[in-house]
Amino acid sequence: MINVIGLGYIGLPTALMFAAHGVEVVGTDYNKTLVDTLNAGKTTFEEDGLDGLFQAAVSKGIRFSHEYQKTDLYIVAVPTPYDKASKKVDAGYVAKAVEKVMEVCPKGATVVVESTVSPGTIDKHVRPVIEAKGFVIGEDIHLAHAPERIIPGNMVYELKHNSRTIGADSREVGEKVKALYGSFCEGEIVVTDIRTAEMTKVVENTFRDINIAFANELAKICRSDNMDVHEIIRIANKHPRVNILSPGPGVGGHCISVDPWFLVGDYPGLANIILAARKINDSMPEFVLERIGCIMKERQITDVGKVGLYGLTYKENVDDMRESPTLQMLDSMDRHLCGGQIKVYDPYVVQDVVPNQYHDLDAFLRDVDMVVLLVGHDEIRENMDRLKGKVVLDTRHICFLEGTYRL
Ligand code: SAJ
Repeated sequence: MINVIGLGYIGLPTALMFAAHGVEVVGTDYNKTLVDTLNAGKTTFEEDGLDGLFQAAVSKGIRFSHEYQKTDLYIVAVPTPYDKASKKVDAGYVAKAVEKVMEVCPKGATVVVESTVSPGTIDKHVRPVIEAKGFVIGEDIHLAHAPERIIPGNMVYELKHNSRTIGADSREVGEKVKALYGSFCEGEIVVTDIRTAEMTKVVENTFRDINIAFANELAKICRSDNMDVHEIIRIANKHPRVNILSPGPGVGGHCISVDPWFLVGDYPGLANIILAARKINDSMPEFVLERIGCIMKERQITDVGKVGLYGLTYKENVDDMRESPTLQMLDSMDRHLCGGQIKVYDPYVVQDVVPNQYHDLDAFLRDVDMVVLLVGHDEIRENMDRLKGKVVLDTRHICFLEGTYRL
């Protein structure tokens, strides 16, 4: 039996995947409401294929509890929030979860940390917790790091097909954990040491952040001289060794906008491109606000209440709003005391989270003259004709109506 600790965006699909492939699983979360929801037969967030996977896991006997279980393998997938001011990761949840595991686990148990952590966290914050309980790592308790790599929106597919990295103190432990993940993972599973696994995960997300920053910087350069950045990227990408990503309103989510800061924080003075990329991506919501201001002036829209922001989530077809560019824009507008009137709509956000939020596309479109497309949900892609007659600022390159404004 394995005990998966933390049933959020990563822990839940991972627990379900193990169970659906015949591993006996108990999923544990300290949030009782979440556990009750799962026990009532409902999933807790929107994700393609998640409901089907849930049914498969339930039929194989997965259980959910808010209590830690006595077993010989634990997977820790709890959040690693970071402090916005210091940019430092808070390993408190991981350390606490491991500490609680130590209270119930038998000698010989293996603890696998899946949560993304800043390189060095396991040495600094996890090993001491285990040792403080009197266990000898490598003898009484085995430790591994298996960072998740799945992309929201395609999690179920990627869980199965992506390659994975397992970091462990010894080859033997690494191979044992690899065999476990091999129960469902069809991608290559590479065994290495813990520090390398920690660093590799952060490097992957940093690579993507830098590449998005390049696209965003190009968008700014092209805007300053009236060139079409999308056409330039489209043509450049025909070169066999060029693959430029898409400019957009900024980088949201809890991963790509966070992980590069770990390297900037730990290696100040060395992580220069990484820092510059972060700053460029962080500047994009403000850049979109400036574009809105210019277009309102050009089209003589004087009332910000006639402007509508389409999309609150950090990217398309997910319900996750963490670090979303739209929320950053609204925050910035509030600070400039002009956020009160602007309208907002997102089909994935059913609860009220910001003022002037709509829950119906028709009503939203009726009340605005200008629409700013911030997220490319399928809903709007399939309803583009409905934007005819509106002033449209498209930050995602998804609207091809005549007269559409771009970043
Ligand atoms: N974005 C752009 N332009 C692009 C691509 C993305 O502006 O060309 C924006 C998105 O709109 C979004 C942000 O970047 O706001 C991040 O989205 P994403 O789809 O690139 O990535 P995430 O954050 O959803 O998931 C990433 C993935 N990492 C990599 O692709 C290297 C995923 O594999 C990781 O598992 C995940 O982070 C994680 O949990 O670390």
